[in-house]
This record gives sequence, C-alpha cells and structure tokens, in this order.
Amino acid sequence: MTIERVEMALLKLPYVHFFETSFGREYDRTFIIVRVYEDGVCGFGEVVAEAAPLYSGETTEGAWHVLRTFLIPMVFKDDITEPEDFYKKARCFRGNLMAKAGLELAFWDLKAKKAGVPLKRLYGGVRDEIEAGVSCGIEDSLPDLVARVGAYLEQGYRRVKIKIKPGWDVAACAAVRQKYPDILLQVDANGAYSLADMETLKKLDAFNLLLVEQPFPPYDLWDHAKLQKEMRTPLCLDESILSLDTARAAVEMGSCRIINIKVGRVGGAVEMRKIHDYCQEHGVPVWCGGMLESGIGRAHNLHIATLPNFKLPHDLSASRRYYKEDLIDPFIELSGPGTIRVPEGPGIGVHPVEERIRRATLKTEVYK
Ligand code: OSB
Ligand code: MG
Repeated sequence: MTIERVEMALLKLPYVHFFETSFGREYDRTFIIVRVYEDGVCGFGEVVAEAAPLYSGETTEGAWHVLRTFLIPMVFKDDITEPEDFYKKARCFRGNLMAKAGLELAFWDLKAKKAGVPLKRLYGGVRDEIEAGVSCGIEDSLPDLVARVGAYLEQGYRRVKIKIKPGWDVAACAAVRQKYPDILLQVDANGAYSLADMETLKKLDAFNLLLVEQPFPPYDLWDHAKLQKEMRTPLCLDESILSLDTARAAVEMGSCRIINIKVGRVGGAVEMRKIHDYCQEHGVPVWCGGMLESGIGRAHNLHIATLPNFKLPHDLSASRRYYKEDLIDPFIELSGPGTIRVPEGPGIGVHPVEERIRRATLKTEVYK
C-alpha cells in the first residue's frame, strides 16, 4: 500500500475566554490539521506550533514550510506508510519537532484505523478514562481568578493549574488557596523567572502545590537543578524536555522530579514513548500537557494519557473549556467527576466535522 494524498489546512479558532500566560494574552488559536490518505482511509494529526515563536521557536507558517518542502515530499519519495518508518526517516532533519509530530500523529491515526482498533491499543494504553485537569490563565484581577477557578471546580475538575509570572505568583496562590484549601493545585511559569528570583520561588513551598512547572527558560537545566535543591515542592519541566536525551539529562541532574509530556513538543509518539518508558524505569511520574488543541489534537492526547506512567491529572479539559465550535463530534466532555472517557472507535475515535473545519480554514494545500 502507498499514501495517495496528504492534505494540510491552516485553521483559526476563537477561544471561549482569552488565555494569558507570561508570554501575553491570546484570543484565538492558529494551528495546522494534517491528513494522510491510504486506500480510502484518512488519518488526522494536529501541528501544535503557534502563530508566534513564544512557547517554542516553531511557528505555524514555519511548520507549514517544513512540511511542504521536506517532510511531505519525503513521505512520497520513500513510500512511507508507517509512523515508525516516518519517525526514523524524519530524523535526518534537525528540529521542527511540532511539524514532525503533526504528520507522525496522522500516520498513527491511520494505522489504528486500518487495524480497526482505538489508538491507545497501539500505544499499550491501560485505561478507559483519564483524570482531567484545567489550566487557568492570568486574569485581570485576583477575584476574577478565584471566580474562574470556582467555576471550573463546579464543572467537576479536580485539579487546577494556574499560570504565574513575576508579580502574579505568591498573591495568586494565596488567593486561590484561601478560598480552596484542599484542591489539587499547581502552577506554571512558562520560563518567566531566573535564579535571581530564588526567594520568591521558595515562597511557593507554603501552598502545598503538586508541582511548579518550568520556572526558568528551556535551556536552563542546571539552574533548575539548583532551584530543586532549595525547594520542597517538586519541579516539573515542560519546555525543557524535547527528547529522551533532554529528559535523561534533566533526571540525572536533578532538574525536576516530574515531567510534562506533550507529544508535539517532543516530535511525535515514538519519542513520547521513549521518554515515558525511561521515566517509568526511573520512578519519575509524567502527565500529559496540552497546547489548547482542537478536538483532533486533544483526542490524540487522550489516547497518550492512557499509558501506565501517566500518573498525575492532565491538562486535558472538555471541548467547551476551549472552543464554542470544536471541530469534532461528539465534543469531549467530563464523564465522571473530573474524568474523561477515552473514545472507543478506531483511531482517535472522534469524527472531525468537515463543515466546521471549512469555516475555520484560512488556507489548504493538497500533495500527491
Ligand atoms: O505551558 O502548558 C503550557 C497552552 C499553550 C502553550 C503552553 C501551555 C499551555 C497550557 C494549556 O497550559 C493547557 C491546555 O491545553 O489545557
Ligand atoms: Mg507548561
């Protein structure tokens, strides 16, 4: 068999509520949907690069360029049909991990659909439902933040993450903790601090947090190790972990005790598995991070979060937390209190709705 066609679409969807991090405030999401067709079966993937190179050096337009110029032509030239083969061949190109992951995930969905099994079966998943968490952005005021946390708790989320930055950290934790002393709470700085902020960061130990995520910039593994020695709360790395090698360096150096795995950030599900297995062998729990994906990328994440060492609640929330018109049917919803059931159909197990995709599409390209 051989791939008949690859399609890319650039989409833009407005958020239900703006999302502010230490990088700034965003009102919508631009992303790429990739489709691969073989024998009438279609596999879907999502490229999680954002419009601006803030979280990562990749961008949607940069990923588009790399996909159309290098990765998609490679698929046809080398007659690639399997995700594992794509992973091996794509390694000849450096970086561009989110671009690679989007296409690799489309191959995984295709492979599972051809086999007629849910994707989690190919990954070796061990769960039918996963623990949902919610990521709360920076708000205009502390009362706004506490109200938003309260609304999410009412919807059933049992774990809350709040975004922090210098000036919106200790007081934000204090405000949420005062109202909700017992919830599972964690914070994410997206690299906004440096060693000079050690005293502020140490104050976070007072709030019984599950973890502090990415306090320093991505390449500061060494400074993270220094901070971890000074803090009781486990550090968790997100942006710093790009591969098995960076995960191993972080664990060996003591830069973190927990790892956030995002399949897009590490270049696909093959690398995701390697990091997962290494962490499992070394007693380092992982959880599934999110990139405010559409339902297509989020469905992929649900299957990934079924692997055995995904042990903490995830940044995986219901469709309506992100988008009024998610791209899939049915929408992703909370099933029990704070859990989401993993779709049971073949592949990612959700149905992308063509009409909604078309309405959100800025441009498309077909390759054959
Ligand atoms: O750092 O985890 C992050 C969203 C975009 C970019 C980076 C991050 C996030 C989130 C949202 O925290 C997680 C989600 O998708 O719910
Ligand atoms: Mg993060």
